[in-house]
Amino acid sequence: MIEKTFAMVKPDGVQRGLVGKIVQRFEERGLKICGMKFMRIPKELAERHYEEHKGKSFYEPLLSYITSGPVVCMVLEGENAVAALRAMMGKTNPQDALPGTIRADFGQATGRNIVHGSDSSESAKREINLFFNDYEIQKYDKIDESWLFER
Ligand code: D4T
Repeated sequence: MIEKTFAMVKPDGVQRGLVGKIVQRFEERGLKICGMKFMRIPKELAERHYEEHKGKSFYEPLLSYITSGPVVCMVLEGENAVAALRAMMGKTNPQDALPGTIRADFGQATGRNIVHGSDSSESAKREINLFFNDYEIQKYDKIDESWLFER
């Protein structure tokens, strides 16, 4: 099933100069970039994004971290894109992430885990709507599609 998901290079990824490498991985996998923007997340948006974690011990540090500097937000599309992105990212704690995943290859701590990706199709829809307007999401044909998929 072709679907969209929401991805983010978090402030540590931006500060550590990893944006290009991370985006390269998505492009090389064949995930289509439908939206992309560089922004500083306002506190209210961070609260809505992470509302499921409200009240947990890591909630306040998480808000400080995610609003601490600019991030790169993306809408990516592909075959089972939600699961594909989660697999590419690896486990939340980079110590548990498998080698070859973004979090294992570039990170060491849960609270500095470099990337975000939606954890379900429902979250993807919610997060895409939170971060992107319709006019920021592009519909276009990409020349590699006939070589990526059997149609
Ligand atoms: P995100 O949402 O950032 O892509 O991460 P995950 O989907 O992999 O993990 P999550 O929702 O369980 O956690 C959200 C965010 O909180 C930080 N965190 C999490 C933390 O600092 N300490 C913790 O104990 C946990 C569970 C890391 C990711």
